[in-house]
Amino acid sequence: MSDVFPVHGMDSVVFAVGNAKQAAHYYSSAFGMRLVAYKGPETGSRDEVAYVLTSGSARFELRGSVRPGTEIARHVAEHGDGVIDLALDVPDVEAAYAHAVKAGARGLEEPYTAEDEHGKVVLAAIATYGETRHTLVGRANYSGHYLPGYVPVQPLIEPPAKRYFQAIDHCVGNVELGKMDEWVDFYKRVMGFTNMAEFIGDDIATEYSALMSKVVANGTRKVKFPLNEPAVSRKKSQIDEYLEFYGGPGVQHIALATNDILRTVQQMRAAGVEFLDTPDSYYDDPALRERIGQVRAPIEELKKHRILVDRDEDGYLLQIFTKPVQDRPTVFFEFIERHGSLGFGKGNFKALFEAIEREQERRGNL
Ligand code: TYF
Ligand code: FE
Repeated sequence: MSDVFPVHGMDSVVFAVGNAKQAAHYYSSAFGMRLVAYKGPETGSRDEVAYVLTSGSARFELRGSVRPGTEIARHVAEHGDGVIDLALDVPDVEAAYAHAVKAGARGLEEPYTAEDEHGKVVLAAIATYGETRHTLVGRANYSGHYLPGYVPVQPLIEPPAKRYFQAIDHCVGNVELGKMDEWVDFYKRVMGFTNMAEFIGDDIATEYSALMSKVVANGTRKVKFPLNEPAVSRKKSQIDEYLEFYGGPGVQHIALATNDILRTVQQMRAAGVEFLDTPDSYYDDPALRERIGQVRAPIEELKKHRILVDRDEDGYLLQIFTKPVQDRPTVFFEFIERHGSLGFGKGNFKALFEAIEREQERRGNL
């Protein structure tokens, strides 16, 4: 079967933030990212600033407003800092956009070309859950740093000798109760994505997770979009907490692929990033050792850093989650080191959701 919506991978994750200048410093100093491009009043962008940072193939754009009344300012006033765009790198923007709209996607920007001395980029945008969008980026004929209108800049601080992460692994959306399957269908219909095996169904939801989740991915599995909805449960769902504080559906977490999670976590903690805590009992449980077998670090090392580990038929993975990274209990990050496993840490769901609930409780939202 031919791919109706070919994608190369994620192009960038675009954040709307209250203070892009300071956010650029945080992602440089705490996430080890390299500032590579900028636009703002000095470069002819009168209303908005944008800082573009990279770490390997992962790219974040941080957008802020320099005056009242802009769309970014409105978005931040309503949602707080958050993700406005999961931009996709596609080989043919016109074809992708035409297919998406024909399949029922809401078009936000028809295909257009942006140009500078480095070549041409084709761009278009479609709407997804909440106020989130997917910009479609065709950069085959472009050699510049990011996009026309942005100027290359030097890093804010010298990036670490070894980067903390090298790629975007998956991007998770939170949608309203009863809407998960509609959004799963959206990605199937509009982008030709298919379900991945990993999901949280009714059984797990009622027991401890307070959420349901399904994962869709493109044909190459380079782009993976889990979708969560709240589940009715004893306690307030972490997804309801997100929806309340974000003011609607949106991106919940971005998972970043690392090949040295121990080092990454150690350095990020030293820079002041807070991670979810995992109790000693997780590591001291003999069933864990049985379940995971031999992994690349002693369990004592994983315990020291509060790193979670899971194994499935294809291999294993190490993962850890930050606490929310802005004032509102909304967006957070995951770091994931894969050794064969294509999963999402199903074996850790119980420990993870209990850790999230402890944080909800501390915030008074449980
Ligand atoms: O992306 C995932 O599916 C895993 C597990 O609220 C997960 O990272 C799922 C839901 C959630 C937090 C983590
Ligand atoms: Fe995840």
